[in-house]
Amino acid sequence: MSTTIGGYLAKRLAQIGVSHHFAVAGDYNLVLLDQLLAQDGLEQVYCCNELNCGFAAEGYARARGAACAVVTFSVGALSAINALGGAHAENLPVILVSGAPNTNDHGTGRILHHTLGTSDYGYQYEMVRHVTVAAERLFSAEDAPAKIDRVIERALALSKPVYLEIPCNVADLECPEPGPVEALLSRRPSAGKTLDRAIETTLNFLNEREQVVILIGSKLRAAHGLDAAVKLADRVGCAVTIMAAAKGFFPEDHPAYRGVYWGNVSSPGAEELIDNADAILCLGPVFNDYSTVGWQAWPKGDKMVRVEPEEVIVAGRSFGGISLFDFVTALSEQAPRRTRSAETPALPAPETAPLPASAPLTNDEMMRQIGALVTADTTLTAETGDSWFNAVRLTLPAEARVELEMQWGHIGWSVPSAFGNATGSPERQHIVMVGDGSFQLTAQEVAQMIRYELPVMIFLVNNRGYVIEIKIHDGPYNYIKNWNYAGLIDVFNAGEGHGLGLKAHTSGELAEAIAKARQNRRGPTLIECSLDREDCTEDLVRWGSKVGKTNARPPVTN
Ligand code: TPU
Repeated sequence: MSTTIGGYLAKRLAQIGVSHHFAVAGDYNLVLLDQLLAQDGLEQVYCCNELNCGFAAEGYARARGAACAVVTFSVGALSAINALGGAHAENLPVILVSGAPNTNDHGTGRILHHTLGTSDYGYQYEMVRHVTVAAERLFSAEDAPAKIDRVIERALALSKPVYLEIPCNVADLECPEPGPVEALLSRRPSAGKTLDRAIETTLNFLNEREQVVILIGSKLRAAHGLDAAVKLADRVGCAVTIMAAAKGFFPEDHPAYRGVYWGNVSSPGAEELIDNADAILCLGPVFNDYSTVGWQAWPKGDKMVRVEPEEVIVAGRSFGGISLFDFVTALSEQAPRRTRSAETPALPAPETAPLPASAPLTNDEMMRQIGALVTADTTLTAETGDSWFNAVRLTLPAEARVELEMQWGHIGWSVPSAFGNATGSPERQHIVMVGDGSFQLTAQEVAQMIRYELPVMIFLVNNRGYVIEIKIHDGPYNYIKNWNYAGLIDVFNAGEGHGLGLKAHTSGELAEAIAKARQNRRGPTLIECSLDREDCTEDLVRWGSKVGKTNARPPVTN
């Protein structure tokens, strides 16, 4: 029994549940694409460019737990590296596969197309190593299976991107069939003794403390810890707050839920809860300048138990090499059982009264109408910009998902990522919230939503500029060329698609557009929402001014 190197990769992808891969063709990867096409049950999905292809894979990984993007050498892969950086920052296992020059040309001094015009073809591999946790170049059939398996295992174990480089004359070389996949999927168990000691230390720590709060961070999902966190909250009977980037990572209808901890833009009461706690169980946090609102909302010190994907720090000691999943699971079975106090107030549900149909559209009214659409089977992808603040203040039904990219923060990410996410989970309702500035980076990927008939609803805020940047630091560079965004959809349809482009200037127009979008099941609907530039969330204004001040700190000289 044998297959080819491309066939081996295809079968491994199928085995790990990746039934689609995203691709842009180029002569260095065409034979590989043929090999992948030959595998039953694996679909090839095309993107407009390699940046979008990487982001589409990243979105698919959010829906399906892993993903693959196939690009050509240099001109393709170097664009995809940006999206791989995003997958690294956001903890998503994306396998980037790049075609590469024919092995006979390596080391000959010959100059090849799509290269820097020098005869060393190792630079792409050197570059990509910085944004991946494993990278391999395949030169022969002998070691290809082991190399493919190694990168896949690393991607899944660490929830991070990896890289495979496959020369154009290697993809169809014969190699053995893949064996069972279990070994690539099994998580390494944490060393028993270290885990026991970490748990014992944490139990002692908790036993001495009354005001316990769980703070959920964005690395919790990648560490497969969401369910264990709910069990832990139930066992300890404590309140739970989330960081903004972890929106939706704890059920908001749970009695323990107390909203978002985000410094001066926290949910009512959440900041006080963290400030007054004598123990904070912090699960998978990312404390960066944005999440701490300029290094201010940054809980530290004796009261913190910081649980990282592979380390727990408690009572001044670090327990390395134990997984977040193992630790939270064990703690949820052994932590002191306490009853949740009855008087803890439930989070007030923010309510806005509807505007009359003829009233000019406002941000609050737009969010009231979008919020009403969000159900348990909704995935809401919210772009960098005021969409962050709008998404974070929504009250979510349990099981609803919010996708954010707060660590990498690449504007334009949302459209291709939602395309990938919708490809991976077509059974869900997909909504995108994106600003006009962000949309201009990756707009063409809406054409692929039309091609693959994905009924994604895109709410595009036309406020004629980079409002988030205006609130951080204003200048002429924050004002952009206006487009006819809704009009683009017909351009992309080109007479053969079912995309719909609509404009909403008033509350009533938005309601009508949403009604049409709900009927449009064979393609995306883009609703261009016209908002006054000054009409943004108060949270953005308050957060932006702090971030602006933090950026403006002069260098310390002493
Ligand atoms: O809600 P709003 O108006 O802020 O959203 P919009 O219009 O999408 O503006 C986003 C503005 C923005 C920029 C220009 N946010 N961050 N940036 C900086 C930036 C530049 N280039 C990339 C690739 N990513 C960025 N985050």
